[in-house]
Amino acid sequence: MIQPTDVAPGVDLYVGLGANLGEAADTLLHAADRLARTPGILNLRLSPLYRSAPVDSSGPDYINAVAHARTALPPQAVLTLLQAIEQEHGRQRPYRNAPRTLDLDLLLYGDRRINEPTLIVPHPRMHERAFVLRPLADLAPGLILAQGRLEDLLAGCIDQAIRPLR
Ligand code: PH2
Ligand code: MG
Ligand code: MG
Repeated sequence: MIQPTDVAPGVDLYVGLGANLGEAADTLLHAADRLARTPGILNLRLSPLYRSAPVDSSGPDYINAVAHARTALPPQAVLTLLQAIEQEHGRQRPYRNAPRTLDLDLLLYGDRRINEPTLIVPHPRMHERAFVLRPLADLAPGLILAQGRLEDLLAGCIDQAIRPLR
């Protein structure tokens, strides 16, 4: 059957990528590629990479990006997948917001609101973090979150240092 558009089936998935230990930029590119090659993850697009100062965290600057895909996987399966990829990159969790080799956060899963012990969606702090909003704006300009329009929220994060990697 001919489809009216070329939009892949499933829901819009947004994932935040961050790292500030090791070869952070390479790690983000590998993680995005790994995600894109996973069955059930379709049409993955990766934002440009950004360098950002740690927010409520310590250590070197972070490299951050956001990925968009369409997915047929349920949210808990996405979470399990993201945690598996973090583990493949040697993620350790010595304390909250510790420097890390790779952090993959499920930011948005369509319009779904999820409040489970292991998964809260939309990500509860994404609306106040330039390192999420800036790359998200590259992929989804004009997106409206519960707290407001993406670009307006980003304007409220003017004090957070972030710049394109190159
Ligand atoms: N992640 C955090 C805490 N602080 N700061 C920056 N710049 N980038 C991050 O990815 C980040 C952070 C918790 O996940
Ligand atoms: Mg995080
Ligand atoms: Mg995380």
